[in-house]
Amino acid sequence: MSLQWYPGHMTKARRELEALMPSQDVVIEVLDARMPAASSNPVLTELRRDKPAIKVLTKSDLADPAATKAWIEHFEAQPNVSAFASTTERPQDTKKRIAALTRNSALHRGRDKAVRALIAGVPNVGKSTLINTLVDRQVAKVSDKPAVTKEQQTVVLGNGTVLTDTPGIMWPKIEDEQGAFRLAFAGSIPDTAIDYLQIAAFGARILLDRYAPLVVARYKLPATPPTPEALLTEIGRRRAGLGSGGTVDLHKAATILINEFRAGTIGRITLELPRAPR
Ligand SMILES: Nc1nc2c(ncn2[C@@H]2O[C@H](COP(=O)(O)OP(=O)(O)OP(=O)(O)O)[C@@H](O)[C@H]2O)c(=O)[nH]1
Ligand SMILES: [Mg+2]
Repeated sequence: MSLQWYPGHMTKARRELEALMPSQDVVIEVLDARMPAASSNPVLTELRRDKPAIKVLTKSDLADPAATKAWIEHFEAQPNVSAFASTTERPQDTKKRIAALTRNSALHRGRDKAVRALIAGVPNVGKSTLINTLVDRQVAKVSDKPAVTKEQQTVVLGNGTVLTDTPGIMWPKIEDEQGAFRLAFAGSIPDTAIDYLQIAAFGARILLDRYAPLVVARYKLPATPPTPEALLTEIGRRRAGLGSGGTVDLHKAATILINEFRAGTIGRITLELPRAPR
């Protein structure tokens, strides 16, 4: 399976990102801490080349802390990359880290030059939220739906840093099926782009394999269900009620699982780990 979800404004957004890139000292790449690889955009990697990058793993309050630590180590081992985990629960920490890291990235231009940084990433990872945190004001629109920002927006921070928020962009064809499902389960591509029940079953498989105790506790199950379908049926029985004809409403069960994962209600969950070094 390959997936296509490439709304019209993204073609323009990509072109504008490409035009902006040469004037920038550093790229702040926003990644979702629950899926740092799936939310890494190959288009951005290509446009950035060897410019310094700060990878910000957002929503770390929702992610598995041990996995986040492994991801930070993974990214920090890459040349010209620094990485840290952020959460809206601790905005001051985010501001301090960004201030220190952006300053370091532009030292070659002299101490008194204003740093120019752009914020980029796939949809819904928290780019606009980050810019609002950094300027301490609601300058950019934030939403739990993907593809909300459609235009670049530049702000100047108190220390002179010039920051540009950019629309979330995808790439024309997502070949990696697992990655596409992770993006859909976590909400970076719309639910309507992939079959809804399939997204829920995909997420349920990861939860059963790696976070079974959290699932058992959340849905008060007597034992770990053997399959994703069995988990959805159990959730349906307990929470969704019966649909027409007395069958379990699996669609409703899927909605419950997807929404509760996204909200962090099931627990702190990461959908993928860095590959072990060979
Ligand atoms: N729990 C949690 N939610 C967050 C965090 N940061 C952002 N969010 C939520 O993530 C969702 C997306 O945030 P946005 O800032 O609009 O994301 P974006 O990357 O600008 O999205 P596009 O403009 O659509 O590309 C919103 O519901 C935010 O409230 C965080 O640290 N923790
Ligand atoms: Mg945005």
